[in-house]
Amino acid sequence: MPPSSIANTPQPAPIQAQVRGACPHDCPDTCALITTVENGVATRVQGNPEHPHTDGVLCAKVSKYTERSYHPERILTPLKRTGPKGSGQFAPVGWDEALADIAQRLQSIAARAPEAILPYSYAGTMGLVQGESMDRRFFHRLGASQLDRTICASAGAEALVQTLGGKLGMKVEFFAESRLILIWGSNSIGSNLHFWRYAQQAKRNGARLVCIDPRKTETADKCHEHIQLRPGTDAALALALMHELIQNDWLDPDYITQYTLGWEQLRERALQWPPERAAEICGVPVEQIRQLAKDYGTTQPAAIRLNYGMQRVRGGGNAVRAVACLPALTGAWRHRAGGMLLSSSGQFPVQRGVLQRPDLMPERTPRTLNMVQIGDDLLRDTAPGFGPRVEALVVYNSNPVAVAPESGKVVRGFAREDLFTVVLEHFRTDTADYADYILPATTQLEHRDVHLAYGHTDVLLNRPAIAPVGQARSNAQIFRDLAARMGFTEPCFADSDEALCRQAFGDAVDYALLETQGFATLALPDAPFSEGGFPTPSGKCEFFSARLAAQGLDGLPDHLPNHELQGTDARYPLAMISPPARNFLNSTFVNVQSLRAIEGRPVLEMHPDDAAARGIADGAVVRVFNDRGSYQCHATVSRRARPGVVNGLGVWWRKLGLDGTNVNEVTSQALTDLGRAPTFYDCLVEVEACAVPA
Ligand SMILES: Nc1nc2c(c(=O)[nH]1)N[C@H]1C(S)=C(S)[C@@H](COP(=O)(O)OP(=O)(O)OC[C@H]3O[C@@H](n4cnc5c(=O)[nH]c(N)nc54)[C@H](O)[C@@H]3O)O[C@H]1N2
Ligand SMILES: Nc1nc2c(c(=O)[nH]1)N[C@H]1C(S)=C(S)[C@@H](COP(=O)(O)OP(=O)(O)OC[C@H]3O[C@@H](n4cnc5c(=O)[nH]c(N)nc54)[C@H](O)[C@@H]3O)O[C@H]1N2
Ligand code: SF4
Ligand SMILES: [Mo]
Repeated sequence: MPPSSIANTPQPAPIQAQVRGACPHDCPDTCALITTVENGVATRVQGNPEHPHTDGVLCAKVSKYTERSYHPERILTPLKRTGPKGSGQFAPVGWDEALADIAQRLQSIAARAPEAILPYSYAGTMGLVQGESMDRRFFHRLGASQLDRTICASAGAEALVQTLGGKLGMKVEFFAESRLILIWGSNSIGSNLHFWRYAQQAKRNGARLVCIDPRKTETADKCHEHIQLRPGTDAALALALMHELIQNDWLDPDYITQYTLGWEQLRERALQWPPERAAEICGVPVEQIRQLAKDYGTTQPAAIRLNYGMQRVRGGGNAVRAVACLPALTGAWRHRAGGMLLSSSGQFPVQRGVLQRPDLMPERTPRTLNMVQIGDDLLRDTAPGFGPRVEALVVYNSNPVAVAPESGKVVRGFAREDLFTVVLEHFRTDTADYADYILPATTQLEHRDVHLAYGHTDVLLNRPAIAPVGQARSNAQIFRDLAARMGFTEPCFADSDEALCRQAFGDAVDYALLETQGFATLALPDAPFSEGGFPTPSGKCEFFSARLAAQGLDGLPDHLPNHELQGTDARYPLAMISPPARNFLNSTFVNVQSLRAIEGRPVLEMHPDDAAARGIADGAVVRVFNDRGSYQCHATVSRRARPGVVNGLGVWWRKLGLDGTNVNEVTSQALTDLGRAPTFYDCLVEVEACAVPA
């Protein structure tokens, strides 16, 4: 389509229009969308060809966006529970009745113990308005418990903060110019498609691509080399690389002297990690480690794309810290196509204080509960050190019954008859089934929002393309409505979605440009650390972190073995990881028929040797279990799995699985070394063939 035909049409749209938007999903790419609207109906969602990173291309999931938005199972009205908890029996009610009842219930709890109320949200939409504005104001004013939003990225984030000084790194577009790219803990084709397109450009120009992943992913298939290490052993590999860089003098001494802190200590630590030691721990050939070190030490510019796959184990924070030291050792940061990228989100000048208004909180700051441990916390009684029992839960932008670890406990918690639960949703998810009230929320096609990204450095504006479907209201609208019912009279509770969009970046981003172009690129240097300038306390890349040492932690990165270390429990000999399925986004899209048809059914990938040892044939129904629980799925006997490691691709809706459960029945609530994050991929199990197919 000719770019000139893209109108900046205010809603409601005329007969035919093309409306600029942004993909709301928890994906590094934050694509720019163009929605075609005909007679008020969205007929097509495409990538904006004018946005350089999107380049007119969307993933399969969001290309199907109209199917999701107009899904026959969309929730169209508020619903009130009519049967036992979890039975999924609801009756439609009016907004007035629902809001009045919810406000009255929350008010009566807040009068006694406001901390007994807990918000639970994550990144169902990453929009700053629908994800972290009016909702936060509401709960701050209420004095509710605060939620530690750790379920995804906080171990890696903390590691970046302690090493580089923040969530920042290379500009993604310059990966196209790299000569060597390590794709480390990332199935980029599935989860970071637009980075992968830059990596392909580099490959065409002669770059070498190395994938470091326990699973032989579709990304590994397309790289020159695959290092198929054991889960949770990345720090050992990174330390052995350092050992080789030191032994072979593949270092940049000037860069190290001028721009790093703690070199002598790190050197001593790394010299304890000869490749033979790491090879043993990682379960990879020693020659592969030596070759990787040589490639990394002798190729410039060399770039590392980490993703979050490597930090979902006990030592995940240390692993990210170890990897983040590498580009400073070789001076890779001197080049704009060298260095590393895990997340770019720390570079956006978001005015969170203005959006979220923490100043509305009561004088005594309410407690904080970790979203990873919602299973335990819902089952906890009032106790010293914990505070009041959780009596009310307001869930939005998240599906914890499916995605939180140790779901047996999560389900028991949500099933408490004395728990008052409100869920803002598009669909009857596993979580919505346990609600007392379900409130219909708008989708990205129906509301306004503004977005940062964690895989590039552009701000995007999302305009509503169509009127809300049914009686849906935006999250911000719902919290405005609740605030009014609760008698919150502060003027900030009257801010419209449009006003919130403008407040998100204030003067730091040209809002007029967002309106006309749909996106605005942050003005940032091409090579962020070519001359140091790390935003750490020392201004240097901190190999040694005095801040970690002050907390009684190791100041240097180290390899920390998994909580559930293979070989330590004879009953559960297999290590399980549960990475994302390509056609779902966490648990979103599982109910979109065309995408579920591609994924087929919940599967567990097993190496042929592990399957044979258990008499399991390809396609057989298996039971995956440990002391926490069990779930059933179909075995896929495949060399995508490493021997001894099984891959339970996630995250299915429980009710669309084989036996009403999913992979999180067996994952644990244990936390990482840094960042209080989950350890989904630090999980031992056993697998057996099911006698009777489900
Ligand atoms: N299609 C799709 N895209 C997604 C998502 C999705 O569910 N589906 N999820 C989105 C979200 S929420 C996030 S946080 C991002 C990033 O999500 P990530 O969790 O980073 O997901 P992946 O890019 O699939 O990469 C994880 C890779 O790490 C591997 N891995 C597992 N354990 C280890 C380990 O110990 N070491 C190493 N080196 N690798 C390991 C897995 O096999 C997998 O291939 O992706 C986002 N994009
Ligand atoms: N075993 C295992 N478990 C995992 C992971 C794994 O790799 N393995 N990955 C983890 C990771 S990285 C993450 S980030 C979490 C993700 O967990 P969640 O953040 O819970 O993500 P989703 O499962 O995508 O659920 C998001 C929900 O938000 C809803 N939603 C979307 N937009 C809106 C909106 O505008 N308003 C409202 N009210 N609702 C909306 C969607 O319909 C969807 O049901 O899961 C984690 N769980
Ligand atoms: S999920 Fe990711 S790749 Fe797909 S459209 Fe959204 S931002 Fe782009
Ligand atoms: Mo995530």
